[in-house]
Amino acid sequence: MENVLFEKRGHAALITIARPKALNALNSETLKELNEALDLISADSDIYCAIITGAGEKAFVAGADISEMKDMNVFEARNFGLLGNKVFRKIELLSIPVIAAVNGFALGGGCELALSCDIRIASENAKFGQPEVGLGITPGFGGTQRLARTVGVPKAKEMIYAGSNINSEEAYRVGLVNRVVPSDKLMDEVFAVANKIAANAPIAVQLCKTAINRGIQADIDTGLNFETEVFAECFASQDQKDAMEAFVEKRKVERFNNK
Ligand code: DAK
Repeated sequence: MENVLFEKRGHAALITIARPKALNALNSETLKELNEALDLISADSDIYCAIITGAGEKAFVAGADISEMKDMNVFEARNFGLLGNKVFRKIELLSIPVIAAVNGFALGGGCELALSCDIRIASENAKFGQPEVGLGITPGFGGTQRLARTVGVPKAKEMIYAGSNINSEEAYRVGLVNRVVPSDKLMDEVFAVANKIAANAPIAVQLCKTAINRGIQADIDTGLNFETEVFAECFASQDQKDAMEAFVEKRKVERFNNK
């Protein structure tokens, strides 16, 4: 892969979008490589948490690649939108939690990439925005849908209609990011969260992700029924037996085995 780096550290996978010449902007090639990296994660049952970040200190992802989009016709634009939406939906539906480590500009497709992750941790210099209307287009990788679901309809409408950026402090205030940390501490903090997640029972964590994601789109009774199902499913796992046995014996379970 040319524009996407993939590495494993313990039970965490790190995906880095690395196109420094364009502030990590997403062209079709990069989206395809990101898709490949996600497939590597899906195929590896030893990965319990993933992190997505951008290379360098200036940008997470400065958007979809404007140079590539510039001359697209309607047909090509639709295909580009379909590709981005397919990849970002794959992130959302990945069985394991995904953390966005937002280390600078997260604009347009960059903000949308962060929104498709479960948790967003931002550095102090991060900037978020959906500037598409200033380029004569609408957000095309989920921004009109996920931003409103995350920060609420009025704030999302203001950000999208005005195309103005918000800094990390405001992003925290409106609930777009989980926390803001000093830039030089970002990856340490993100790995600390990833390792904390990875230290819990993987099957239970993954079922929590599915239950939250499904429930949030459904009415409360459907959501609660689904929760009951996943709760029951945990009792088919060895990890549940080991952890509860350890608790009643007043010891800590040594480690979970994802079984
Ligand atoms: N695409 C391509 N190249 C980009 C880029 C981008 N999004 N962002 C930055 N670059 C390139 C710059 O052109 C420059 O390249 P060179 O001139 O050095 O060759 C290099 O990165 C460094 O950028 P700057 O020189 O501009 O750096 P500054 O510090 O001065 O400014 C900036 C940083 C982030 C404020 C500025 O680069 C900027 O405004 N970038 C564009 C941000 C933006 O508008 N992003 C949203 C893109 S639109 C859809 C599908 C997808 C989408 C919509 C619809 N459908 C199919 C329906 C998504 C749209 C978007 O994401």
